Amino acid sequence: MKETVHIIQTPPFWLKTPPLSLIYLKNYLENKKIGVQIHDLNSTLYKYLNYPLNKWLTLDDDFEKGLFYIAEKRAPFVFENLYRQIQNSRVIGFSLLKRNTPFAFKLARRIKNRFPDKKIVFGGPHTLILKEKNKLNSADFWIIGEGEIPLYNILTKGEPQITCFKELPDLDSLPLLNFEPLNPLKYSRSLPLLSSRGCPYKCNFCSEKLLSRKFRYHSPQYIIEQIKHLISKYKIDSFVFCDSLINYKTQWLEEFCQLLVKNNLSIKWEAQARIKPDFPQGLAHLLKKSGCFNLFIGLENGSDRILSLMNKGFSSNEAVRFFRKLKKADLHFEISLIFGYPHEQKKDYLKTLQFIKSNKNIIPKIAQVNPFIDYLKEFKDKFPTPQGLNKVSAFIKFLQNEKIRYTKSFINNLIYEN
Ligand code: B12
Ligand code: SF4
Repeated sequence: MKETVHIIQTPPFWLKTPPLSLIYLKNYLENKKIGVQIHDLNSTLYKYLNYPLNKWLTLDDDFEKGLFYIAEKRAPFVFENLYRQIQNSRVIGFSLLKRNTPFAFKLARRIKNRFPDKKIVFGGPHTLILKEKNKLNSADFWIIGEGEIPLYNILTKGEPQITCFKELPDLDSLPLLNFEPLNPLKYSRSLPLLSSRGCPYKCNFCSEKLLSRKFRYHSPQYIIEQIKHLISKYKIDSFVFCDSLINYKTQWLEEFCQLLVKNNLSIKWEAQARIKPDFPQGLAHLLKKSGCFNLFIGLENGSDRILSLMNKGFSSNEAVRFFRKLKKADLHFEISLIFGYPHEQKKDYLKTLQFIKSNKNIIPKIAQVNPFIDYLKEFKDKFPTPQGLNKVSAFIKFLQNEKIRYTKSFINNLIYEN
């Protein structure tokens, strides 16, 4: 190994999965004989700072902006330890999400002050928001999209300061996931998997579709090998797919489930899925048989007019038919909803209410409910609108009256408290 690059996950962020992005980067570079050290400051500082979990996970501007100073004051040894470990390395990377960007920028500045010659590389989903890049030091790097190839280039042959979407052409060429030296079971007993990158759909409200250019996926055989490897190493039986959606290719999903059954893997797994009008009933049964215990599904609205404005690609009737297939296979699933989408009228809202009421015996649970947020800054109005927020509140009362199950912590969880 020639040199070690350090990659840092700053807080606050989700704590229940090991930092998958950093693990992918580490596995890729180590396969190419470049040493990588991951610093999960998110979980380290959570442990030392003693905040309640919901404080750590709730979107809160003041908390996110102030956390760096609080951490420096209350856990200075974490920073000293970091500075000691990185002192001999040329390149320090940060994984940016909106929530942890204030911390990352402050820490990067401290590192620059101490070690002016180090190159800082910013990657992660939040690098799409280009205004942050204006805070860049002229010697730093800004990677939009996947990080494997650009980071390798920075370390070996030079890369432009800003790189966009240099994507891996063949996912199966990646080494099998290796979490070491992190112990992934410290995060949870359910390990993350990623069978694809990107999303081929174009729902109008969604920023996730912009995170990559070309939709690519592993072969089902690769994912089966991955699962076997993790089972033998960690003796676990529970997995969570981090894909944007698991059911783009029906044939892929069929083959994957058949392989799970054929190999007797007896795992439990969950994933995000899309409502597909042509989804075969047999596949729903196969999902159940293969160990799928939950699907997270974006319905978003019960009004056909709004579904069409959102470009969801299905109608409310098609959604019901899809849900019925899952119900018939006894598959648990939960749905998300968005209220206050531009041009949503009272009659649309009432249609969603009616949709949920008439299908309350089919839909096991409402997971996420949020007002529309204009992430792509496409509209003149300021979002969320008071109407959107009011509709969410009214909808929650409706769910309570109708005794419909919902996930409390996922209500309004995409909006900032202040
Ligand atoms: C699975 C998932 C979850 C899971 C698990 C979270 C986790 N540990 O990742 C759950 C459901 C728990 C979750 C929760 C949340 N999520 Co989420 N989630 C995802 C999802 C679908 C996949 C993440 C993933 O694992 N990707 C796989 C890894 C390998 O990809 P990656 O992280 O992008 O890393 C690659 C590149 O970004 C780059 N890269 C990353 N870091 C670095 C660093 C360097 C130095 C370099 C060079 C490159 C680089 O290289 C990596 C490998 O190619 C993404 C959307 C998506 N499709 O990516 C949203 C996403 C990350 N989530 C998002 C959000 C907002 C949340 C929540 C805040 C929502 C909420 N309010 O509750 C919460 C977070 C918890 C909290 N409250 O703090 C946003 C973040 C947007 C942003 N700008 O910050 C995303 C991008 C979705 C979106 N709206 O676009 N999430
Ligand atoms: S299917 Fe999901 S990830 Fe893809 S564009 Fe639509 S909302 Fe976004």
